[in-house]
Amino acid sequence: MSLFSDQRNLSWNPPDTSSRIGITLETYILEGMLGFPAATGAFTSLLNQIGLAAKLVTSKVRRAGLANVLGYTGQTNVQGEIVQKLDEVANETLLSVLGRRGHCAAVVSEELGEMRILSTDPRAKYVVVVDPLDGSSNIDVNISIGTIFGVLRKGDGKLGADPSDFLRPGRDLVAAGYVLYGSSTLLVLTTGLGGVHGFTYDPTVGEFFLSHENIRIPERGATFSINEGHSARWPEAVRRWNAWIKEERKEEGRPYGARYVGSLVADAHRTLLKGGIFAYPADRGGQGKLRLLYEANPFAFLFEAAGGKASTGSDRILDLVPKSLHERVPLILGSPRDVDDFEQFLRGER
Ligand code: AHM
Ligand code: MG
Repeated sequence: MSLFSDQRNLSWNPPDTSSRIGITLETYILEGMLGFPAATGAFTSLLNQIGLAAKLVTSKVRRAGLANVLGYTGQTNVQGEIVQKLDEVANETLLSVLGRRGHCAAVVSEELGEMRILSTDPRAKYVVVVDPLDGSSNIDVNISIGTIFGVLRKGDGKLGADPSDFLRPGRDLVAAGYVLYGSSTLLVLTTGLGGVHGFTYDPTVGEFFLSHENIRIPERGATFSINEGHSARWPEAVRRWNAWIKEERKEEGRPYGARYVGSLVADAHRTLLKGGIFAYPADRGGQGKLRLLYEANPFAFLFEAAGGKASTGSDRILDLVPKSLHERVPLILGSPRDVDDFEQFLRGER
């Protein structure tokens, strides 16, 4: 049983389900329906600011082809990757909105080499990790992209944040979520204790409305999601798992179907709703590609809160203690039985 299922049973009462029409993200947060045990004004305000940033970014993404924000800035980011204009626009939007109400002390972003201080007010109790626009290779070709975020509580008794506020295991997150800019814009959010909930953006009203209440991942799925173009770089055990999942064994539900968008938010979202497995294994001298703080940890927190698992293949993602702000890890997300299978291959048991 996961950490969250224990706690949820003890401390969270399901929301009143008598009427679900017209419940906005703001209402859901303000009425405490996310199940945060001590929902403070600061916390709800911070989550609402994230919702506002998501609206602003979605309006930029939706008009990207018209507003001269496609293409490259000519810069490279701290990861050595080419920065797209829309990456930069999303990053600036998030920093500016999170800086407004003084609840967010600092941000670590994929687009910034260093932590950015937003407030030194002692009342700024939280810090935020964010990948402002994930799936960069899909921006220019009109394929789904997303924003990933996580919220941590800042250490008490000091003015301003420092990197130690971020170098904590993912199980310390107090909220995590993502925004998927897909056929519609969807914001999925969890505080861990109260389950995982999705809100679809209605652009005609300008609000996110509750559309996916209490998402639970199936115990096992029927698709796998991995970049098979990298198979020559994988550990041998991953290659054996990959061959196994494609074997023709109808009675065991194999072969699984292959689905890979190349945007983590899109691939993880499909996996969360339909079950199955997403894997970005170690393929660079033991490292993966995805970043622990703002890609792996938020999704690990979401998947566990929805009854799924998140692993490096050998260790629980949420237990990893980060050594640096932009550290990369292998990331395996999915239905509990599917992640178990993967781990068994990695341990050499199959
Ligand atoms: P990005 O943060 O630069 O966009 O890179 C992260 C993306 C993820 O969205 C996706 O899962 C992965 O990179 C795809 O990588 P690859 O092209 O190697 O399959
Ligand atoms: Mg990214």
